[in-house]
Amino acid sequence: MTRVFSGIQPTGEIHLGNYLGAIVNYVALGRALGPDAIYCIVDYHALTNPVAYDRELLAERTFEAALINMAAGLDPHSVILFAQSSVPETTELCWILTAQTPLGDLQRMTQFKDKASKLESVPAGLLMYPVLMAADILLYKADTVPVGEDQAQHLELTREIARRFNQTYGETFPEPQLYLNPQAPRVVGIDGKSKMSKSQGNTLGILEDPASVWEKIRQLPDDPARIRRSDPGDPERSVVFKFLSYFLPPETLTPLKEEYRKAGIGTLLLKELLFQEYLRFTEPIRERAAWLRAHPEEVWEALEAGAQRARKIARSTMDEVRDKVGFARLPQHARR
Ligand code: AQP
Repeated sequence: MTRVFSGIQPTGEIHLGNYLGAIVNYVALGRALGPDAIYCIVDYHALTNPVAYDRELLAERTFEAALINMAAGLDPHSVILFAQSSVPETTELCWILTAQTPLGDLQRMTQFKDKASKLESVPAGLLMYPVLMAADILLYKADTVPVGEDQAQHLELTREIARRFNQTYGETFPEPQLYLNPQAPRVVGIDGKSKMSKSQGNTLGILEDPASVWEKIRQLPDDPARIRRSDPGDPERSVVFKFLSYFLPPETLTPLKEEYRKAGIGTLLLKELLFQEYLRFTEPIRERAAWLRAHPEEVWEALEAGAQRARKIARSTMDEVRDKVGFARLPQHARR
């Protein structure tokens, strides 16, 4: 592993799925790799989501996404943290990769099919989402991509896109590897069914107001077979236990599961425990977020410095790509 890249969409409140599936790894890999850990708030991607995109909120959400990553432990003086739209080379590479990508490959993407099926009018950008993601990753020649499992298919396509480019134009891009958090590759939403996702409205926000968190935890579905308090439950079918497993070690969790199987413990008690653990877990992030909110310049300056550092790498890759693709060589100043 020499360089990692990942992105997070500014489409709403950053949630437990984003945190466990991606941000935990951003922080760990950032500590190991410093400036070779590159993280991006993918605001170009946010435009492809006609439901969540809101012009009035985009800049604020970009700020919030950067803030929470910093509050979670990313050190922007060490890693590179920036907003995607501050590196326009991304869209240039995206176009070049688009020219080579078969339409059928994009149409068979599960996320595209799922999201498109819910829309009356499907923006072409939604179809292009994985090519833009490939451009993001390849622009920095990243070999490792920490993401949740929902992005595995897109990453596989990125690998194909890199392979095709290398075959056509000569070895240029590494084929990046997926890097999952094995403890939480796919965090389920509070509905207990679909993936926790900003656009599904089924999230537990990392910085969400505690009263609202409690309201959501209180209503979490129990094992559907457990109707009365006296019914034994199956912890494997309980969303409450699923969430508890993220916060409690097995030696604490196992006796609770045994009690649940014997109807020895009520669901409300488990939910109260989950609420306490959630607050304990998020408390240090909340504290650092409050400090950053009082010092917004720290976040804006981090994004600005990150953009400059990212752009330097991006320009160098694009010089190479432009040459390989065969564009006319113009004096440097005319190109930029
Ligand atoms: N539920 C999840 N479990 C594990 N990882 C997850 N990720 C997202 N949800 C989960 C990972 O978080 C990173 C950022 O993803 P995102 O910005 O696409 O998050 P989202 O909540 O899924 O956002 P949206 O706006 O609602 O997008 P869609 O509708 O595309 O899901 C990624 O690494 C992702 O894998």
